Amino acid sequence: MHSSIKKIILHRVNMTLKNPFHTSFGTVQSKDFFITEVIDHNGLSGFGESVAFTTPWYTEETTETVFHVLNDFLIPLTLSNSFNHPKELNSIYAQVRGNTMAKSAIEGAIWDLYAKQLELPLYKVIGGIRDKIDVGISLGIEENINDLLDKIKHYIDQGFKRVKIKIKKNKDLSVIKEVRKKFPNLKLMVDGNSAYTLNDIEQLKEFDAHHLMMIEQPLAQNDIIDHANLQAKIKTPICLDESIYSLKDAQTAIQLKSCEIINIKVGRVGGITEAIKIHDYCLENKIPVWSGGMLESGIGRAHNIAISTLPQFTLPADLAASNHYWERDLIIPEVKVFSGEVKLSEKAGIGYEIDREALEQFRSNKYEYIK
Ligand code: OSB
Ligand code: MG
Repeated sequence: MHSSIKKIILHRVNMTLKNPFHTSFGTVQSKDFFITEVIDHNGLSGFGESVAFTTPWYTEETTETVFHVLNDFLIPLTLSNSFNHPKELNSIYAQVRGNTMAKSAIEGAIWDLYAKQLELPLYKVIGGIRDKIDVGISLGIEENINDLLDKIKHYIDQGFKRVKIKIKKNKDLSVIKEVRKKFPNLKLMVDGNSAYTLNDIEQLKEFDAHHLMMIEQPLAQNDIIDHANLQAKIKTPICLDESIYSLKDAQTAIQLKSCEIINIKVGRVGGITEAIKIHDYCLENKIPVWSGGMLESGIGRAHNIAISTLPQFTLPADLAASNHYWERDLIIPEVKVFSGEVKLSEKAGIGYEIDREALEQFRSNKYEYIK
């Protein structure tokens, strides 16, 4: 790094989604999370975001565990070690087991700062090869099928490149059939968020008749073996999301044939460096990848946009415009989608200014750490 880190700020933020998002593990309506800010000697700031929710239903981490791990371990490690490149953080943070969401929150801010010091857009610093990315929409479970069909039509009309629908037991095959009846050629995929077990195999086999692009995370988050058993028996490609925290997990899953596609969320895998490693391994092994989302603010979203420019991100990201999620976002300008594409910003770092006024408006607490 050109200049070392002088100060770190954790901004605890509360934001309410425009619409509640229903998944098999529960409903997300408001988000209580951390924005990380790292400041160098010249007063330049880099920003990151923690994607953890307040409950451990998706994976183990929560807003509170992220605070504990950042406050007690990762921030002290960051301030007491010197490093020349954000890639070195992976080994500095290795003495903290797991806690990949906490790691990603601070690592991402340092990558942003590093790119700003170089006066280059982050996507170019990490080796991105495209200046616009394809996006698809992720739609939550709807009580009423007509509401879902109306939403799908709305997003197809806006040009989104594919539609993902959340499913759960008894809200799956019948829903897929209705969607297919109305949209026979739609690029469609489903996300189970671990709602199934191998006992549901007969039901899951029936999905094969509906040419889905993939089924995301049907089985438990900690079960790579059962996914391999399931993939051997169904034609629909399995995409792993919650099961993949690291390069090691990706290697295990691919070698055991537990999936044919991987959803890489920077916020879930410990940061940009690990996301690049998973990407490179998937490229070598011809496994297509795409960027998932965690209903992030614009700051986390900007990191997801940057990673999506790497060559093997060949499938549309789960990523919509700022105004799909929020009345007011934390960045200027907001993320915009035109014809199912997001254009990369050529500004330094994540490419968006932080809306300081919005950050203050939504902030519930602030913690400062000085070297
Ligand atoms: O499984 O991909 C998921 C949202 C919250 C938790 C888990 C998931 C999701 C999404 C939303 O699918 C993607 C988005 O940010 O639009
Ligand atoms: Mg998912």
